Amino acid sequence: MVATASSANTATVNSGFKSVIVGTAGHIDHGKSALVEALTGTHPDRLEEEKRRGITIDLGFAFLEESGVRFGFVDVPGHERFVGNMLAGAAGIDVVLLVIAADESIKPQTREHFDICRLLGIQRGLVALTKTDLVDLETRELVRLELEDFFRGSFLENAPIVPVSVRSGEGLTELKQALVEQARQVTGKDSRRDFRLPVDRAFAVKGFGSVVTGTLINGHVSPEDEVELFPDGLKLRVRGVQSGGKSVARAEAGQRTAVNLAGIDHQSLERGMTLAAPSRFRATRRLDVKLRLLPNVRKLKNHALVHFHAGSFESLAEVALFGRSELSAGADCFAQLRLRHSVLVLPGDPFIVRHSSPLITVGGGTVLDPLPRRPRAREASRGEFLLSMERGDKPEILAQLTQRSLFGLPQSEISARTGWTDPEIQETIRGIVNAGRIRLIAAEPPILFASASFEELLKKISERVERFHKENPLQPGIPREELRANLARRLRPEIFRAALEELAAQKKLDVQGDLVKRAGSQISLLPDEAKAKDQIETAFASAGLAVPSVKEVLATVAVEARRSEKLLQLLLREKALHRVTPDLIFHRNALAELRTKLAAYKKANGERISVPAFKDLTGITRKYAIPLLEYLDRERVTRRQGDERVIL
Ligand SMILES: Nc1nc2c(ncn2[C@@H]2O[C@H](COP(=O)(O)OP(=O)(O)OP(=O)(O)O)[C@@H](O)[C@H]2O)c(=O)[nH]1
Ligand SMILES: [Mg+2]
Repeated sequence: MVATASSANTATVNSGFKSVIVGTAGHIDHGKSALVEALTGTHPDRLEEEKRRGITIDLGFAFLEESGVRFGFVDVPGHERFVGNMLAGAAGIDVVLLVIAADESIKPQTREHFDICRLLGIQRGLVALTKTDLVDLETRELVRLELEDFFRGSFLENAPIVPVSVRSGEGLTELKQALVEQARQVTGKDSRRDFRLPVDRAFAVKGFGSVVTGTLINGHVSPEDEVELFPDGLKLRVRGVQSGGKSVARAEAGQRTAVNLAGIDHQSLERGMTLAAPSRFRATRRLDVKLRLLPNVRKLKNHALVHFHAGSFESLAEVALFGRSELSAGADCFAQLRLRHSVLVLPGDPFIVRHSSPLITVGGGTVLDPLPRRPRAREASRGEFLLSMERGDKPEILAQLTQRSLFGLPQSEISARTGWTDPEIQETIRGIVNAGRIRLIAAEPPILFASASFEELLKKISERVERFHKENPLQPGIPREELRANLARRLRPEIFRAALEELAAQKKLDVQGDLVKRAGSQISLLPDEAKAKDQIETAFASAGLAVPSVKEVLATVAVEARRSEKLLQLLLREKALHRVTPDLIFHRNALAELRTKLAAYKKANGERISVPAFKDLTGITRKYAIPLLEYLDRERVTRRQGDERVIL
């Protein structure tokens, strides 16, 4: 029944209960499954083969409500061949129930499972000293001493060691009590984080369709939610949610959870996949990690192949050690893991690595960067970045992430790189924007850009514009696109625009339409240039419509061809001259006069004018008349109709 118990932790409280995941661990046949059955009434072995052979092969589950705690039990196999399955269950447990048979004491998988718990960073647990009915008191005390020695210096150093027997029933009440004690101290998983459920089973239920189960490690999930299936990125709808064997309106972090999914066949679902909040994360095959080797294992060579386990996922992986050729037993270092298959992992996720022959656990660690760039030779900033990731210093992480994103970091990228929630992202951005370390560039989504890089960009742009003016004194400014092409090729247009706006606001540049120029810059002509420019203009102005060739005009002035050509461009840009065909240039006055004449003609003779009449009117030859008429058509002063023109 719903208890009145008040729990210290509200994050994992659901209708008065605190949800806690207990995972068994320990050597084969030491009594894990029997103990789960004695505690919960459910025998966790489900498979036919398990029942026949009397051993656990795959994960089993059971539930217990006790003193205000809702326990989800994950029972694992002890057999050395099935450590892979054990790992899929061990990820996500809050409290380990390490089972050691009093008649056998510590055996190989006792050690291996205990190592795994330590590598996964499991904080709490207790020890069940089982099968006490098989040993005398003296043996029991001897084993207890052995265990105390074994756990010294570990997270189980002060853990209760509870003698139990499922045969005599001894110790079961005490064990439950000890579990409740541990559960009360569990910090619990955070249901405010973005939803994440590593899938450990997938199957079909008649009438319902596909169902996946797992330990809900972050956030919460409800019917009708949209979720993303990793690594494929498929978006799916949640049809129903169960927790502890009952349909619920919402399952929360810390609960064993079954999710009924619409629109997918159960055969496309398998252990190792992850259901997560949509559009926040990205699957990866390359991750930067902190890797630690267990003591008493062979040293690990650079580029060694290992089995990588994270959550319920498993893949072969190549280990690239940072700056060293090998890692010795008991030591740790940064490394990059290159996986055979894609996975969704986030910074802070623990993982385990195993050797394949002999098949043993050799180490593990923590994911630091799930989406690293391809490593460059001697990239010093990466080590620094990983140190910040390890420390979990958010402002530092985001500042460095931005600095390392040479072309800007879209805000939408941050969750995939860090796993932070939106409020965490917003708060961190605010902090470092205020501290002046990054700029937030207006875009959709906004882009983070390092202030230092932005300053550098401003300087580069100013210098480039300055150089342009120097090299092109007769041009008013550099075309925008030419300026952009002169900067980094992959510079985002939004950042370029923001930089121009900033320089304009600082009154350093003027942006006029397509042209960027130094603020207040004027074209200053040398005396001989000014004179030549006048001469060119006069030459065209005085010619009326019977214009000379461009070449002829330019040949008459006293500056050399390169400059005279620029002066001509200047006159065209100022619209003193108009280019009608590549070879024909007219002065603006001559064209204005032509329009007046046409208007007068229309008034006197009607709207139609033939080519001969046009020649008469203007006094020019066919050579000029035809291009001019075509120009007038383009300008919509006239419209061609048969052989004639209509004056508009
Ligand atoms: N006498 C005695 N036998 C026990 C006790 N607990 C378990 N057993 C027996 O030990 C054998 C193994 O028990 P399990 O619970 O299957 O062991 P396990 O640790 O789950 O084994 P795996 O899952 O295969 O690793 C079974 O035959 C149990 O009946 C106990 O307290 N006393
Ligand atoms: Mg078992």
